[in-house]
Amino acid sequence: LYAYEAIETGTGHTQYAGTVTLGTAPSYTLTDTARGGHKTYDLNGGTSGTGTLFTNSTDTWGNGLATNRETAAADAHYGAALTWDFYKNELGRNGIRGDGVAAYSRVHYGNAYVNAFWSDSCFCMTYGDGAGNAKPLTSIDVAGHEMTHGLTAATANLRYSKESGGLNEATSDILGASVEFYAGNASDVGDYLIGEKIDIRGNGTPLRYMDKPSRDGNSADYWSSSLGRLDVHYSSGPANHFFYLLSEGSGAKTLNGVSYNSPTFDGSTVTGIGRAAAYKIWFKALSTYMTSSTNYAGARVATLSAAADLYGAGSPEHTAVAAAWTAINVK
Ligand code: ASN
Ligand code: ZN
Ligand code: CA
Repeated sequence: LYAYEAIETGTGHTQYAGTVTLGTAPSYTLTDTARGGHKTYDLNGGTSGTGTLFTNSTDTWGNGLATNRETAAADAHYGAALTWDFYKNELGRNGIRGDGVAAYSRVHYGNAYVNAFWSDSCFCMTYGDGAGNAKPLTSIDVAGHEMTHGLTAATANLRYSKESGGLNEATSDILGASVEFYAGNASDVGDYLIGEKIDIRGNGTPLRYMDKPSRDGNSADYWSSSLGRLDVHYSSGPANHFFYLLSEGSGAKTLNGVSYNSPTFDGSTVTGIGRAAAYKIWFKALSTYMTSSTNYAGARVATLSAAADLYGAGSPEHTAVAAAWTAINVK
């Protein structure tokens, strides 16, 4: 009489996010029918192809420990679902391309691989298991970061070098952190740190800081004419800093137990407009006004146009966008 796809959910015992609900139809695979059919695969140390779809005789996945190979899969599947929901509910976007079709995830890539990545050629994201102190790279913010590389490729397509590359990286950090806040997960609470759950450096510090990016020892806090010579993961710093200032404002603040202190280039005071307005402005700029060659000066223009569209020219949001760019030396 009619065709339908069952929406079936199981229980994941993740490493970073506690016990979560996962899309697991048909009985039982890691296939999220409610979110474009997103699937999660086991590369089992391989570095190409899709590997094997996670399949189970029960609908319980992982045990919270990295020694169980379903655990990383549960984290990755959950991170993809959260990012899907964030795009849909907060940005009004039906999947990466806006067509309702999911990407897919691959875990257990290679041997002792300490990275994660998006690939446009497979339309998929991939996670290593980490090595030494570095844990599997399947935290919520990293999942949101990698999936957002797909979103950027499908919209502005910011070229991955020089200033546009820094903006590409910052877009992934901005929306990755926003997904982590959106999740409201009690085990992996929202913050303006990237990769704080992974211990990627082995000394307990996060990979990146958005309130003052130079806290990582490499990233720039402010725009300068030499910014484009930095690696894109460091030239992202001023745009991450812009997003923090726009959301939270300058100065000292403690949120969810994490302390921040965000400086400004010119000593000005910036008043934040909240994360939701800030990410809506960023996404509207990304999807409407930015192009593959947009640089920092162009990003200022793009976000001002987006803020005027969303909130009106001369609105507090529009004015705060200008103040936050000026505060990172983009005038
Ligand atoms: N994890 C890195 C990133 O998403 C991988 C890369 O350098 N492309 O930026
Ligand atoms: Zn990236
Ligand atoms: Ca984080």
